[in-house]
Amino acid sequence: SEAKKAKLTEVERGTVLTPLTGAGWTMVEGRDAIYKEFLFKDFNQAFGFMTRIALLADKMDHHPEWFNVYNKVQITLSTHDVGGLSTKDVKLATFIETAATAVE
Ligand code: HBI
Repeated sequence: SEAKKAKLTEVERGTVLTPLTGAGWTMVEGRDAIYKEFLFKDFNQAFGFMTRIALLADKMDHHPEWFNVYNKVQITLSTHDVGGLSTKDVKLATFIETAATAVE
């Protein structure tokens, strides 16, 4: 875990979160979390994507909430320890964007 772990401030939300919402991440209704759905060609591509995320997530000790059916992966990110979004979610979401782009 990171030494510095705190909820994103309003100022941070206006800066670090903006590129992610621009890439299709949305705020989850009723909680301080972000969500995005990814679609791939098939299960192999989807699961390869999930595997790359899993390796970083475990290194970060920061794990996604996710749901997969065949070529669809739905991901929610939040930091349970702080009860909302932290820089860890931003880091993981940014990596997820890179991983999703690399598959296509
Ligand atoms: N994953 N998304 C998320 N949020 C957390 O707060 C979190 C986690 N993985 C492990 C973890 N915290 C540990 O620090 C302990 O809470 C077990």
